[in-house]
Amino acid sequence: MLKDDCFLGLDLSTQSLTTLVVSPRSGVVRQLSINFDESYPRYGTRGGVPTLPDPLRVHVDPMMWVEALEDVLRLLQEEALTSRIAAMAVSAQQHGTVYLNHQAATTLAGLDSSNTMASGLANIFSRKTCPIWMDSSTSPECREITAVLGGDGAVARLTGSVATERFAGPQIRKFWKEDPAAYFRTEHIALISSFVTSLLVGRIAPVDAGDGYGTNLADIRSGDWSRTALDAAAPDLRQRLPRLVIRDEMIGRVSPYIAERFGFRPDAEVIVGSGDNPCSLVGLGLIGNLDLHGVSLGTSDTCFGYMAGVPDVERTEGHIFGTADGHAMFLVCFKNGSLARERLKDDYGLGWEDFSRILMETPPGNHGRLMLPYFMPEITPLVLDAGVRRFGRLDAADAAGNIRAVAEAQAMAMHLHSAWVGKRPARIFVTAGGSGNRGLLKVIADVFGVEVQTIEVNESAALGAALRAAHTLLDRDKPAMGWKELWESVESGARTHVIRPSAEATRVYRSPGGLLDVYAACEKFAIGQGPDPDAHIRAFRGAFMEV
Ligand code: XUL
Repeated sequence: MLKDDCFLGLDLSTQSLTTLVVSPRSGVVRQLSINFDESYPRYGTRGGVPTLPDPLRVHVDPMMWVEALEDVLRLLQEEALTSRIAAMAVSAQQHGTVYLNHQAATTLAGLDSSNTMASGLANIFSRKTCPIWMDSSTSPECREITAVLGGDGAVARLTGSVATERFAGPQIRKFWKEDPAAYFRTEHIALISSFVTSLLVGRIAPVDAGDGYGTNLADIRSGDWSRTALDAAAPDLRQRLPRLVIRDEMIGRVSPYIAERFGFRPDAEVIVGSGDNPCSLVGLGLIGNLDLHGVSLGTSDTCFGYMAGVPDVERTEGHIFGTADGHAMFLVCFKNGSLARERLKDDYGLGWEDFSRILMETPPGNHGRLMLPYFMPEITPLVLDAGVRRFGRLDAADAAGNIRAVAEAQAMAMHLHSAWVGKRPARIFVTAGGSGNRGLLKVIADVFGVEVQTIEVNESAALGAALRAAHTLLDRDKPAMGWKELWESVESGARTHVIRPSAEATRVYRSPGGLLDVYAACEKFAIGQGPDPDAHIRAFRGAFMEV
């Protein structure tokens, strides 16, 4: 490794492509982002996804991602950064599948560096669009897979999650059922992280367990694709899937095309790609740490944490994915994250400052007024029939009441649906767009009753990808650096913020009969599993709110 060497993390999220160049000597060297809506209006996206009539079906044209990759690499080249990259890794929104035809492998290997990537790759797809993580259209396929594999508990035990609408297994099954000819014309099915990595190495790239376990197709105990899960999804699937690797590895050098066209060194190494959440786990410094949990307030809200191994508990909630070091992490995901917050902010004509101020000024418990913010179909709990539900006479015209209600609902949903993990965190690290909002952090701190901390680099998925690249290369070249040392070399801790919970607020949420219990009753009612929560709300007001 040379003194000037840097590592590149690329994060293809729902709304943008972000690159982060880091050096263990000088920290973050450069951060660059391309927003899809602004840069590629011809794809007609809003928030990175096309506005389509069916709220359950969310597909994206992969050519938009190809164009973004090309543009971001050119920007890095213009700043003379590509030639300094010793190794790189991709992070991407999880679960989305990309369908490639028989020409894909040879086309990827033989791209002509005088042409754009987009023109060279126009004919490699066997399906024009890719279902992404926001797609909830595969409930029938989930039921079919569950029936074959022996029920929710059995599927979760085998694959790490119950059959889940946005995951590759049900999505591939749906594709096979709807268009078998196109399915059989598909030679390779990539996850988005392995697809973007394939573009860098010029051949079909493997997938890691961070992303690969989020498919309902792998056996999380053996670390390989599961024959029974594959058979339950679609015929002849194994031959169409990439190799699954269970801990970070170098998968090869950049392709001659990438080196020539964007000025990378021909010996620049590419590390297996992963999902944005497994990358955020690294970017937040949580690898190896069982006491800290992460919360990402991006397009999706997620909460996650490191686990020493695959837990042996019977459960049907949440997900288990692999980690960079070959261990496991838990994750709970909510679709109505930043888009729900943004929608309310815009509806009331407010700015983010107002949003934060309202949360700092309004009382925890919101006078017993609650919201289930299902602007879109929700993932956790599964709600396919979108629509905001308000309780306790929350008036839709009351800006402050609704802002408080959305923030409390999101934090309480995280608390409620991560209970199965067993261990509560001693501290929470928060990342992504929403982490700049002090009011939101305060609500999370109060609901969980622990300190909440932000880190300097809030693009933790891109940072995690860059650190994974650095960790793998340094491990080869020596001196190797441990995960903690590496993370600390980039995260000085200089600009972190710590938000403390207030004991009184935490009492309002966490006491028996407190708002968390009321919220759980509202959720149960909304999904048809419990009575009207009105009596709960009245009891809560009597016990916790001044009249
Ligand atoms: C996680 C999930 C989302 C996506 C988008 O399971 O679906 O967090 O990774 O970022």
